[in-house]
Amino acid sequence: MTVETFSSDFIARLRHSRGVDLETASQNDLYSALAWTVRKNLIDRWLETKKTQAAQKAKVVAYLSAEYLLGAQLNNMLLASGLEQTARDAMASLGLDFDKLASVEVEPGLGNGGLGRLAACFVDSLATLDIPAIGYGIRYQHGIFRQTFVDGRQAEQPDNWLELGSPWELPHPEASVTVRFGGSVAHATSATGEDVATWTPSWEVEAVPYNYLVPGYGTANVNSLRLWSARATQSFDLQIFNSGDYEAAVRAQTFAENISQVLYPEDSTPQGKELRLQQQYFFVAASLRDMIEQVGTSLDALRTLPERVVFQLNDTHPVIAIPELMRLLVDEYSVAWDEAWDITRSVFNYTCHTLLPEALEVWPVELLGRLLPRHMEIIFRINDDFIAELREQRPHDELLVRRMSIIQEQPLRAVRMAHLATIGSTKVNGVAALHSELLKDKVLVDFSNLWPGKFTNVTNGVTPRRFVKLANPGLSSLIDEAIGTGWVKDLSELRQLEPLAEDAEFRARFRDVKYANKVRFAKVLQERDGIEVSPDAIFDVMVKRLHEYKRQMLKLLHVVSLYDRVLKGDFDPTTLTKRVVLFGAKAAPGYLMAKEIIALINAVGKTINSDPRLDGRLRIAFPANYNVTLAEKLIPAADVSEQISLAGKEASGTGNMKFALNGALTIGTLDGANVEIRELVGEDNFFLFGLTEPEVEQLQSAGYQSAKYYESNPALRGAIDLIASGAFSNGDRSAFERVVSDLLWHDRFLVLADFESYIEAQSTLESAYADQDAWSRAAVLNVARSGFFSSDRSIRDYLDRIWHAPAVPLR
Ligand code: AZC
Repeated sequence: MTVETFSSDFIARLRHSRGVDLETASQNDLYSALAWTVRKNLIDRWLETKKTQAAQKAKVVAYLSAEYLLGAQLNNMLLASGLEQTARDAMASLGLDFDKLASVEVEPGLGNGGLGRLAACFVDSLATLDIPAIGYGIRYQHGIFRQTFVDGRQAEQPDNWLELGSPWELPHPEASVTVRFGGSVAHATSATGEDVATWTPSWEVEAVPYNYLVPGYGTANVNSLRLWSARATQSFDLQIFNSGDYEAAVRAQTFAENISQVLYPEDSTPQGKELRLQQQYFFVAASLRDMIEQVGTSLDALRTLPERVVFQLNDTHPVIAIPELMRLLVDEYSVAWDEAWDITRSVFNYTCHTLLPEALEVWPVELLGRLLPRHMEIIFRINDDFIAELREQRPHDELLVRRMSIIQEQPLRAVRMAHLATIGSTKVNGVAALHSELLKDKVLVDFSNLWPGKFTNVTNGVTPRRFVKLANPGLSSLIDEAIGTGWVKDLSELRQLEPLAEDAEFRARFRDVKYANKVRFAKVLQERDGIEVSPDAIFDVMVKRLHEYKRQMLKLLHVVSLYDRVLKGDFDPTTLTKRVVLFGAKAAPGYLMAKEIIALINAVGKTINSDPRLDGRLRIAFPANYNVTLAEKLIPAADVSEQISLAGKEASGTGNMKFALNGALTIGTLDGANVEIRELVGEDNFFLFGLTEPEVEQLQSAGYQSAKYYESNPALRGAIDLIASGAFSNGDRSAFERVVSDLLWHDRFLVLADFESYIEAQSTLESAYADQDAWSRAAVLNVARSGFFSSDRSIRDYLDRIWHAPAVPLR
């Protein structure tokens, strides 16, 4: 496509789809027309992909995920279509500023954090590897809330990403699927003596599919992401309308459409939980129906399901798919129970993303039974069969039965979704080597004893397209020049950079790229948030959801203790290494402690940033509303990556991988994928600190008392006392009382126990930073040795260990 054809397409779009011309177009008109012009160039490939995959009856990977944290689309679509320069030139030829137009896009924030971003990386890699795959999820009207700070405290604003429409989606209301809820179940016995269940639901909604293109990189393949939006069914409305009760009709509509209104925030309050279960069933029921219709609903076709599709359950959110498939097979297509169970168990696999017991979903039997009565029965039967089998294999162990049952009895009768997932899946995987071990040996130990072959590991990865190629153009060109461009599709090629770590000139150029990225980010921060940072400082970055186990508090105590020592005249502030500590973190709206910590970070920032004694050598920058768009600018600019969770708590982490790939050095614990990062980049190029997972266990079972650390470590005591003194709250000693007392009396994540070791690692890090050339060497080695963390590699591991779905390249 030439610049001229691009321009004329663009103008045509503007006129024919937006009804405006260049003179009258708004920024949104221009952006939409630009997006459409780009999209047009991918549509033929997309249609061709669908045709080829269908013709070959290829096995499809169906990724079921309640979240996709996609990030901006335009840049990625341009990369995939190879049109970036053309689009830029075309806009310039029309007197338009491409970057300004691109910035109109509001990213679809349809995820909370790591899990949702992982799903987005995975669909990218699946497309790039030519795997027939479809991502299924929910088209939330409002994605993750927009975070603002009011007096330093988090305030949540609705995310209106669809306010101006989205040019990337293709809705197909005519292909809607009806999803039913509630009601009751009747049973009869068939002529052959089989139980026949008839579910009479009490209400229903339409699931309207919206398709999104997922283009592969360096291939013609374009896969789909299908997100479902809820719409009230017409018949439902009409009845009420006809009875003359318009208000009730509107209420009914609102009720139904609420299902896809908002992304459920993690760790929230119980209210709204019912809505969350509705969401889960809603998208899963629509997706299964969609997939099964593609395979065919005759008995013969259904029997081929295991060869035609594999469903990956992204955490427990979609696990209701297991009883739903059983219901479809048994109740709707009259497959015998045992055969249906064999089919079901062979098409599902489950990925667990957590180690926190409180994060494992359970649904009260009362709620699930009310919302999905037939599913509740099916779950009971699956459980009965499972327990019978268990009693045969492990006689006289009723405690084991109670531990493994899908139904928990105390404190409330509830369905353990992780158990249902494990029982109903072929494979269960964790997301980093350590995590998978702990999953096997702790969280699901009874199951791994029973079925050792069921458990496997697939270490997470991130897409090199978005997080290196697009986010870090400076580094990308440097790499291209050094080793060619193959790395974007085969990230293991980064290894070839290793010898260049010994090349002083390369190191200098690498340093220049980092510096330029810091300048670029400083500018973004200035424009976006009015925050000023100096690119000459260390950019010490901790960005991730705010969670106590991730230990933003530990980072903050480090800062406060430095400040405290300056105040006490312990050292001359002019000898401080110039440092900007960058935080980015959203707290779940109902997670009060997390919100307190945010307020404290901002309060400390306010005080130290304006204290002339520090002479600007130590600053905190906490831009609000950290999201994928900001990450793409921030990660390439980072010097230090903070991965400081308590060992045994972070399943994997994926930010840690993005930073290493962009040449930041990690300071971290032996947790999640940090373990593998350190092994690969080399212990000399990683700042390790903290207790190991077994040490954590030991300390906790010996009766951990954080106050002892407070008493025995003056630097720590100084920092905590300074917070308690009201130094960051205008003398108000009560302001951060909860945070302080939690640290002293309920330090669940051993912040105080790891403090000393962390401070030591920080001072090692500062000395290392002082030798810029040696630092650059380590940074280059981080990049060269992190190729393993490509999501392409993760997907290959899923294919080898779990999915066994061959690639279907387009001609
Ligand atoms: C996260 C894990 O906390 C993180 O360690 C991991 O890297 C990521 O999944 C991807 O596997 N879990 C979540 O984000 N969980 C939810 C519910 O959002």
